[in-house]
Amino acid sequence: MKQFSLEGKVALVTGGAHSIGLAIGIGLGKAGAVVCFNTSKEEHIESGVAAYREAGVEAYGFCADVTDEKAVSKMVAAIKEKVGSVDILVNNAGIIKRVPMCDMSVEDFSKVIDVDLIAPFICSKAVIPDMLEKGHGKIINICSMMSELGRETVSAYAAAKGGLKMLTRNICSEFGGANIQCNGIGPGYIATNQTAPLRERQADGSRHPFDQFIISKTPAGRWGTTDDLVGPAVFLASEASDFVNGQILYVDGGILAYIGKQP
Ligand code: GCO
Repeated sequence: MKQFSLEGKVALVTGGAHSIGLAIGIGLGKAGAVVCFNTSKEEHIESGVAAYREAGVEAYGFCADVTDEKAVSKMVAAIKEKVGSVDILVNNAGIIKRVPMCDMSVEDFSKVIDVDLIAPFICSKAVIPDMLEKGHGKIINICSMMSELGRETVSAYAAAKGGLKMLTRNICSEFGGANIQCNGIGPGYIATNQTAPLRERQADGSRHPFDQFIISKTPAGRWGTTDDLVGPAVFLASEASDFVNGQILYVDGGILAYIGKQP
């Protein structure tokens, strides 16, 4: 199944030193890509390289604030110098602030928009010129359930992830003719540090109410794991998806299709 091979391709995963980004980066490496990961913290490079190596992937770490266009351009140039220009960009870096909207400062709202929406714009803008020159490219935006649904306390995150869905469609529209495919992955509820507060055991040892709610809303009856995202990411990074563009692939255990179990 050569069409799923990433041999000869350079991948950049933003926020790729841990959690979902790390799992996807390892998967792209195991499919043959040369993996570069970005982290906003210099001290995460060493631990990131070690985590990839432990999984059998030799990855290259680059520190840059993905909301800073100059820093991103410098990182993309350094990658090109070291291993070649980026063929596959995974816009994974993201933050969430769970605050009731009227208690949220404009500064905090803007910070979430900067990291979760403007940074994917900046990073995509930085890699597209080389993709145009080479005549191919893959951009994968890590969207969210919140690209489709809202919920209390995540107004900034939902606004950003909804925007990221439309940025995905727009990159498809603007560059599909140049053989650049831009798609999204919409993780469902995945057991990561980011969702840990939603799964914390209660004082009496019972499951967190939100944990029970998600289990009742997910046909799979479980939270996803970061490994559940790897196959979809390899598919969207590979030639197997060359005629797939502007789509958001929800990896959610069926939650978006399901009204939920009667309590
Ligand atoms: C939340 C969660 C979700 C998930 C994920 C779902 O607070 O509802 O953090 O946003 O993280 O984005 O796709």
